[in-house]
Amino acid sequence: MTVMAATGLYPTASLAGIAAGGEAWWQSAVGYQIYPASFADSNGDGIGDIPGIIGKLDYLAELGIGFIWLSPVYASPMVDNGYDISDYRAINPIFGTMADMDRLITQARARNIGIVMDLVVNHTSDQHPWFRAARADRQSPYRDYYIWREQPPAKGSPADIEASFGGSAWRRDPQSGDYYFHLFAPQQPDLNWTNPVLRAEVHAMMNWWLDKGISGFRMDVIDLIGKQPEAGIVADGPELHHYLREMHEATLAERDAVTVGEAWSATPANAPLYSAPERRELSMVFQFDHITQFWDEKLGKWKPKSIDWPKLKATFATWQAALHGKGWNSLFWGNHDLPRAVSRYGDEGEYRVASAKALATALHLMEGTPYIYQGEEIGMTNAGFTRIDQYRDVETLDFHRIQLADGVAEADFLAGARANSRDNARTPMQWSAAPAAGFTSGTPWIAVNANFPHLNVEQDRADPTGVFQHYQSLIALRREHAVIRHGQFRALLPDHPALFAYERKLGSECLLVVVNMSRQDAVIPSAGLPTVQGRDLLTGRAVSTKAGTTLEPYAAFAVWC
Ligand code: TEU
Ligand code: CA
Repeated sequence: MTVMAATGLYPTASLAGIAAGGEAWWQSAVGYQIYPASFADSNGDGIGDIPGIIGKLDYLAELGIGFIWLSPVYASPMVDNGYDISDYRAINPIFGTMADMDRLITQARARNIGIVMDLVVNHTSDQHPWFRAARADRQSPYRDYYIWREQPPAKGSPADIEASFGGSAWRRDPQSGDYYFHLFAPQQPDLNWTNPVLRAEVHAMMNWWLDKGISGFRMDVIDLIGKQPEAGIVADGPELHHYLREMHEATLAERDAVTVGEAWSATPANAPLYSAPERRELSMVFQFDHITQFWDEKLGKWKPKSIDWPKLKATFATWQAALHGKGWNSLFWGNHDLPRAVSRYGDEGEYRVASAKALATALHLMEGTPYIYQGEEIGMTNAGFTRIDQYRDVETLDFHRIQLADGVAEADFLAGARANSRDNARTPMQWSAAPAAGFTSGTPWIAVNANFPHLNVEQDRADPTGVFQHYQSLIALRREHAVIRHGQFRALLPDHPALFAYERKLGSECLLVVVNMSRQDAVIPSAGLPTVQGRDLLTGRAVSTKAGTTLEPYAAFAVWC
């Protein structure tokens, strides 16, 4: 691993430096997402917590990550597991105390790991004092922190918008009789970003956290803050980039923080607007084209399509080209809202380990900042739930109710949930074969995956060809080679149904990556790949791309070309 600059935690890189070809610390670092409730429980109440995370910092340091994206640990009634915040400057007691949080920041920093907080400012909890004041009194200055209308919108009118968790986005507030706007659960009222006082409050809160020593923010649904509900505009509103520039100026300008914008609406055309360094908005976008392209047109994630590799590869290629030299992308297969990578894109059975490694190789050697979602580094799989009472997720439970009322058969809904419910990623981290997978000494808040006795950290790490060591190698390789961080990407064999192949070039360096994404042998075709013989950078074994060479199921390698 590269030795960090003596002056600070990370090699510092000014924006001008980046533009001039210098590098920001988050371009060579790999992120690791922690979903706190499901990571490690220190006190036996069945819920993961901050002391639990602190206890696993050495594990994360060994993996080699540069920063933790910490899903919300703020005070919250937990309707949406913390994405409904009732106090931005307090820690939810189920996760620990502010002193624990400060210790986490310091102890992570001592291991060269930054803490990136989840910034959820599209909405608050309905229990936030701002919303309580807003609904209690029409004259309150907080009233205008939220979005109101006196009547529900007429059906089919522009403001007649559907919430992401189903139903109308307008909810009647019994206290004032008016309707407030919520793009997620009714307990998550949307903030009114047109109000400059509200924006200044958010900036002050961000500075408060940054002054504590955190390394940046992952910004929840940030593409929604420029919404204009009356005009029917939800994502990518006209003022969005103005708000982001203003936020940058007010909070980030003199700091070396990373900012990651979750943007489901981002396109290859508009992504540079968020992330081009000279625009002074965000460090990178976190977009979902490779995910949503395999959702049903009507039933969305609840009726997933099977993966079409040529299409998926084309999407990656488009994004690689769109941001090269113009902005910066995030690379990920999964997060706390998505199914497990091996279950969705690989093989949960015989080839679980091989496919976990193949997926990691294909992803981590592209341009962008890779993210590992907790458990991915040991190849954890989907939850395997078969009954609705096993689920905890508000989105899953809401849609279960809505779709059954719409006439969808329960078995069909459960099949969709089994493939794509957010709870697939939220079962407890599997540390060992001990009861409850070593996650807790008590009863976990959501069931542990039944496969924990043979799929856990202890077991994987005992295997020198396990998934964890493969991720370690990929992370180290990224730090070592500028061609991985900045090389020009070229897709190879774009129409091949199984081989995911590409080339990266920087100056005289050329890296070739070839991955077999199928359960069958694949044969290298007679044209389309440079012919090289060499050693796989990850395993050291001899590899060849001579036409006719057979690649085993989920074989993957990276070789100099
Ligand atoms: O997710 C945004 C979002 O749009 C998701 O809810 C998405 O629609 C859904 O997960 C697809 O299945 C962010 C957070 O990542 C998510 O956990 C929160 O529930 C949501 O915002 C609201 O804060
Ligand atoms: Ca706990």
